[in-house]
Amino acid sequence: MHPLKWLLVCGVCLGANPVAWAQFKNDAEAVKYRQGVFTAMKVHFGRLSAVAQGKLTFDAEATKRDAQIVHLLSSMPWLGFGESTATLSDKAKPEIWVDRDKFKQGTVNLEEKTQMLAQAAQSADLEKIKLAVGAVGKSCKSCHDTFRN
Ligand code: ASC
Repeated sequence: MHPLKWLLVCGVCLGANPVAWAQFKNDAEAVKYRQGVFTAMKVHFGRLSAVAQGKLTFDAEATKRDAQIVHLLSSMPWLGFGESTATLSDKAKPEIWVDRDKFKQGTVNLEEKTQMLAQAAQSADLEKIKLAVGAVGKSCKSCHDTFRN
C-alpha cells in the first residue's frame, strides 16, 4: 500500500477512538456544552414533571418524545467534565473531580432511571410515568446535593 494510504488508515483509526479525539475547542467550550445539555434536559424533564403533577395535560405522544429526549441527553453531559475544567464553573463542586467514582455512579444511575422513564412513556400508562418521573427527579437531586452549588 502507498505510505500515504497508511497515514490515512491511521488517521481514521484515531478518529474512531473517542479517547484520541479532542472533542472541545477549549475548556470553556466543554463547560458551555455540558451546561447546554443540562439546560435542554431541564426543559424536557420540566415538562414531564408538570405532566406528573397534573400541571400540564397528559399527551402520550409528547410525553414519549420528551422522555426519549431526556434519556438521550442523560448520556451526554459527562464528556464535558474533563479534569481541566475543574475550576471553570462555580456551579460544579470540586468534589466531582475528587470523588470520581461516586460521580460516575450518579451518571450511571441517571441513565438507568431515564431509560426506565422512556420505557414507562412507551407504555403510555400515566401512573407508571409518574413513578418513573419521581425516580429520575430523585437521581437528579442526589447528585445536585453532593456535586452542585
Ligand atoms: C427538575 C430540575 C432539576 C430536578 C430536580 C429534581 O425539574 O430542573 O434540577 O428536577 O429539582 O429534584
